[in-house]
Parts: sequence; structure tokens; C-alpha cells
Amino acid sequence: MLLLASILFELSTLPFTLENGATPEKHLVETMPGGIAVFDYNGDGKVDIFFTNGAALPAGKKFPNRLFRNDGGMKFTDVTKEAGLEGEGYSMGAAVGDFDGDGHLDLFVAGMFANRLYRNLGDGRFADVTAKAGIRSDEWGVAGAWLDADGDGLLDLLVVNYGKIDLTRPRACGEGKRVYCNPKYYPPRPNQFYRNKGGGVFELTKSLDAWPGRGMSVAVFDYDGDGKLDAFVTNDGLPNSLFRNLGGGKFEETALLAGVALLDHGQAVASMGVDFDGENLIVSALSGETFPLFRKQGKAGFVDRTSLSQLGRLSNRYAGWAILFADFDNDGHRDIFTANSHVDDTLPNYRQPNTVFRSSGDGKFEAVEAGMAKSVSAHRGAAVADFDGDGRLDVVVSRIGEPAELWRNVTPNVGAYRSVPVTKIGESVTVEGKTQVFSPSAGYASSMFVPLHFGLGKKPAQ
Ligand SMILES: [Ca+2]
Ligand SMILES: [Ca+2]
Ligand SMILES: [Ca+2]
Ligand SMILES: [Ca+2]
Repeated sequence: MLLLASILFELSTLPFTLENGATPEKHLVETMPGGIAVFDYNGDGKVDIFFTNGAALPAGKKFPNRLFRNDGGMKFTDVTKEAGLEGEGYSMGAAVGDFDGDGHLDLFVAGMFANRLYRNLGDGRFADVTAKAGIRSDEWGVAGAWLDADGDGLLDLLVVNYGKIDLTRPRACGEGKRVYCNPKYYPPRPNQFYRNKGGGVFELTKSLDAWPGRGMSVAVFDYDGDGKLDAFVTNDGLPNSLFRNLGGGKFEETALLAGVALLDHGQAVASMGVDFDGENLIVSALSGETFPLFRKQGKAGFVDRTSLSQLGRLSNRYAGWAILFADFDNDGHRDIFTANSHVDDTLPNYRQPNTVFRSSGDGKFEAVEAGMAKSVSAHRGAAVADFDGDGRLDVVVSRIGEPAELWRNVTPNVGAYRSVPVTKIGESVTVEGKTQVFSPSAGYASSMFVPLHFGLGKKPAQ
């Protein structure tokens, strides 16, 4: 039997600081920026990094979003200006997909009253095509997901919206000291489904209008095995939403019946980030709530395995934003990375270390230190990719007020692996009996358009 050494990361930083535009008025949006996209924007085979960034509040200077080109060997160059991706307004999330099918990966950026669609021109530049596309900016957008929901071969766009906010009349919460208000003061809003009509034009439908929420993140997968991609949206302090794809651009909301609306205790938690590995749906939440884990049970739905998987016990003290599956030691079992920090910046545990939970391979997880104690920060978004191409999955994390973290995976004696490039969202790949379905939407308001990574769990060939 091959004994694998424990997972280990080496920390460096990137010259990007996430600015949340913090004010004495404590607008809730300040707690929530930081989605990331990782994708190969210039087609050189190396995974590049896009960071969303905030703006001064209530309305003011944009802190530019940033694009870093991967030059190999863990070296990155800021190419934001030449790419034309500085953006405007308060950006929060990103979604990568080739919406026009020209082979160049395009970028949707969600923000508060500032959604933007960028077409990749294929020469290192992006064009802002928001107006032509008909994408609106009339909601507090947090995240987005691309999926061909109506099966016409064109990627449609799902935009995840939070609640109603009026920055000109901020509510005062807290006694003695001002704190961020409870989400309940932000009335839920519906998400938006844009149908891609071709020719770079989208039509805003009413497909999701019946199910308002306080959406934060989205994962796309075919949960009932009918061949159509469904969408799971985390809701802050409300039951989650599962939008079952009925075809033709229509959905029905099935989270309660599918067992993913709530944990078995029946209380809504502050669901933030999400990921799905084909069997397990994981969600991040606040300290004291535990991070829910729902395990797939047949085609109808899921069962709450938060406690049995040990994730409840392991996550209870943390507040998580990004939560991601990745097989960091290539043993064939996907481990979990979470980017942590409390929402309330007046609490002593506001800044937290990230966590790595290693899969034991029997449906249970165990905490591994993995080098994470080196950074106790206000972590937000995260994305996983093999940035240095050495077969070990690395992690990038945004943090409020400090340079972004680059966690290079230096785990010794990892198992063999196979990396399979993918182009089509919903594409299924099987390697040595293991199947993965590609969807870039995962983590906290983030997007990973990167090759599928299969840990194969045996010694690499000499
Ligand atoms: Ca690249
Ligand atoms: Ca394109
Ligand atoms: Ca593993
Ligand atoms: Ca690597």
C-alpha cells in the first residue's frame, strides 16, 4: 500500500489587494466581495487569474478588477490594462464561458448594479459587450454561471442576485458600536436567467422570477440524471434553491424535495460558497453553523451527511466563503479547501486561517494543517488550478486588505494524475472508471475553466 505524505502548501502572494470600500455606515456589500476566475485567457496552456474588486461606497472610485497572466514557474504579470478588464462599479463574482463559440473564453463579471460581459477578442484584449448583449445592471449581482439550459448549443447565463439594498439610506445596526446588519433587512430578490439568442444577444427571461432568495453562489450539475444541467444556488439565511432544468429555458425549484434546501435540523444557515464533486454537495456557512454536506442518494436527491462525514465537527469554528473540492494528494479522493473569515469585522475571530480537510476515502474527512496557519486573514474567494503544471493542484485566494494568496502545492509523494482539457460545460470525462462532469461554477462567486484533474492514487511511472 502506498503511504501518502500529508498535504502541504507553500505560501506566496500576488500584488492584488481586495478593496471592499469599507465605510462607517457598514453597507453589507462590504463583507461580500472577492470572487475569482481562473482560465487560460490567451490560449498558451497556462492558467491565468482574474480577480474581482470593489469600489468606494456609496458610489465612487472603482478599485480595478485585475487580470494576471501566468508566465510559468509561478510567475504572473498584471495585464489588466492591456486586456481592458479594469471594469466599473462594485464587482463581486465572475463566470467564464465561450458564449459566442469562437474558441476564446469570455468573461461575465457580476456586481452590485454593475454586471458586465466581456468578449475575448483572442489577441489578449477583451471588449465590453454588455450593452449589445442586453445584460442589465439593476440588481445586486453576486455570482454568475454559464450553462446551455435550453439545449440549442449556445451558453445561457444565470445571474445570482442577493437582496434589495439602498445605499443612500443605510440602516444602523448594533448597540454601542455599528455592525453589519442581519441579512434579513435585505429583502430577497429573484435570480436572472438570460437566454442566449445567438449573435451576441441575450434575452432576459422570467424563468426564475417565482423564487426570490438572497443568492451568493451557484453550482451547475445534472442532479437528476435527465441529461439537462440544473443549478444550485446558496441563499444567505434562507433555504437554498435548486433549479431543476425542465428544458426550453424553464426551471422548477426543487431544493426542499431534493433534500438540499436545509440541513436536517431545519434551520436555514448563512450559505455562501458551494461545490459539487459528482456525489457530494458542500456549502460554506458561518462559525457555529457547520458547513453542510449533502450526499447524493439516487436520482431524487440528497441526504444530510454533515455530521457523518465529520465536516460538521471540523468546520464548526470557521466561517467559510469559498469551499472547493480538489484532490490535493492525487490519491483518488477529493479533499476540501475552504477560504475562511467571519462576516463581522468587530469580532475577535474575524480573521481566520483557511482549512484543508483531507478525504479519508470512506466518505469522511480529517483536518490537515497543510501550511494554512501561516495566514490568518479576511479570506474570501478562492480557485483551484495547477498553476505551475507539476500535477499538483494549487490554490489562489483573495483577501480583504491584503495581497492575494498563492498556495503552491508541494505535497511530497503524490499519486499519479491525469489532466484532461475540456471545452464544453457539462462535458463528461471518464478516466480509469472515474467520471467527472465539467462545470466552472464553484466556490464563492468564482469560476474555474481549467482541465479536469484526476488523482489516480498510485505511484507515478518512473
Ligand atoms: Ca494563459
Ligand atoms: Ca468567445
Ligand atoms: Ca485526496
Ligand atoms: Ca501545481
